Amino acid sequence: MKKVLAFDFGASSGRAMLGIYDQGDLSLEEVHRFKNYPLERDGQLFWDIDYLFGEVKVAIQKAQQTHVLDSIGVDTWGVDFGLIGDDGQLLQLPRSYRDPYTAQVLPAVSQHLDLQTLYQRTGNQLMPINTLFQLFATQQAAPKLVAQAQKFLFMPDLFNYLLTGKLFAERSIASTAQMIDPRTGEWAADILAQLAIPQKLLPPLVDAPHLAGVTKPELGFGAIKVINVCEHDTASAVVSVPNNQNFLFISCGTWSLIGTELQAPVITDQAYQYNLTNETGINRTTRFLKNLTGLWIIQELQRNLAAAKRDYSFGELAALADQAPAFQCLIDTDNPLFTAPGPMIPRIRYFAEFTGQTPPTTEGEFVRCIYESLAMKYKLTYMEISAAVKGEFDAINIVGGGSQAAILCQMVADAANSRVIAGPVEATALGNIAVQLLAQGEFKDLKEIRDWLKRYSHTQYYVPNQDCEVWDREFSRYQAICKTAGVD
Ligand code: LRH
Repeated sequence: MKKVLAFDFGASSGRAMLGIYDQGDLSLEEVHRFKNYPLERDGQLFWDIDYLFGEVKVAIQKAQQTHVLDSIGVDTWGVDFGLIGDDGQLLQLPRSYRDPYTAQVLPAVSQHLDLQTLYQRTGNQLMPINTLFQLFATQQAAPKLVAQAQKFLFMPDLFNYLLTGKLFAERSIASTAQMIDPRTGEWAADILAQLAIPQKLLPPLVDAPHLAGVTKPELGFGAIKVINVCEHDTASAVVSVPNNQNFLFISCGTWSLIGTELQAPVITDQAYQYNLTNETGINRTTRFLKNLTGLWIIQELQRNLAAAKRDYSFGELAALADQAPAFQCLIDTDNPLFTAPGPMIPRIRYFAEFTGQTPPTTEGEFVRCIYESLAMKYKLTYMEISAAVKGEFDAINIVGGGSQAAILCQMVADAANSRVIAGPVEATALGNIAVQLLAQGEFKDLKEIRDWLKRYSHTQYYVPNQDCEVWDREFSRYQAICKTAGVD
């Protein structure tokens, strides 16, 4: 029997899941859950590491009250990082990617290097939030801060460092940075040199599963093994796609990551035009995908409504959307208008009016507008990925929180005219746990993990049941709307 603790940090909440694995049976228990929201200081957004690490300690204590832990693994969202000074201390709180401080960074970087060349070197979708751009913007605004740093650490590696004192960069999380050559899996040192980012900041790269170290004695937990799992949450989620065939995955949470798993990166002009990204997965596979806005707009809407004393669960919001008329209003969910935290209703209204549509009025209409627009974006991306890899997929696997939204899963099946397999909901935590178990010899390889997940995880099947022509017709309208709005 093995008992492992998986920390999964999202940009709005974090939790610790205890997995007790015994010969093919897994019991999964959420031992601790806590909020995570960027901290605003002087108009800048940061992650509150002291608070978050406090919650990590609480979770370990809670788990240890009744269990002896075999190991711990941490995964988080991508791109953000902390800077460590010569004395081993964090120099300042890690900045949040939701802080628009890199909004104008791409033109600035393009003064130093050509952006298409950057894509060719790193294979990463050009997003201003990527670590490389954040580091560049930090260097421009606060050169002394960067000069004081001995290392930078991605968020999950920072938690591992606080737990063990060891500094590493696990490859899946590092592959979100726009700083890795995906052909070799090593740091793209030339790119860093061109942006005058000091090489000494780069920690050694490791592949999951890897033993980062053991918990420091002063933490008082004894020596628990800390494993570098696939530390990028999406990479952990992809580990637990319960399919050994040719799948397209949608890891649907605050973000939607839509893509496929390949043996080698695809870095072509077409992939660049579509802004598709090559990130690293388990066994150095390529996660060829696109980062899209996911449930974020609905999460913010729910928060906005709650602040106005109109509390709804996601299930209640989905039920309202179900009642609302179809295809009234469509938005581009990736329009920068929707990126920053804040009120979503006026932004959707603004977008609708700007693109000549009648804005939604009821709560159900707003939610339906978001779900339909997400399904449209998935359809578009499905087409782009199929074209870029010159292939079709047997099924779409939706994993993560969004796989619970039956309304969305059905829309995806209809929009893409494809079979949808929804679940597991707990994909990220399961991927984190499975890689810890791999490290401990409980699984032989990835195939064995996925075969086990096919038996273990609860999945729902959806088949297209609407006239796909309606979705196709509306898709043309959707594309015209996005064009008017100026993105895609
Ligand atoms: C999703 C995610 C995504 C991006 C973003 C910043 O949680 O990891 O893949 O990297 O966060």
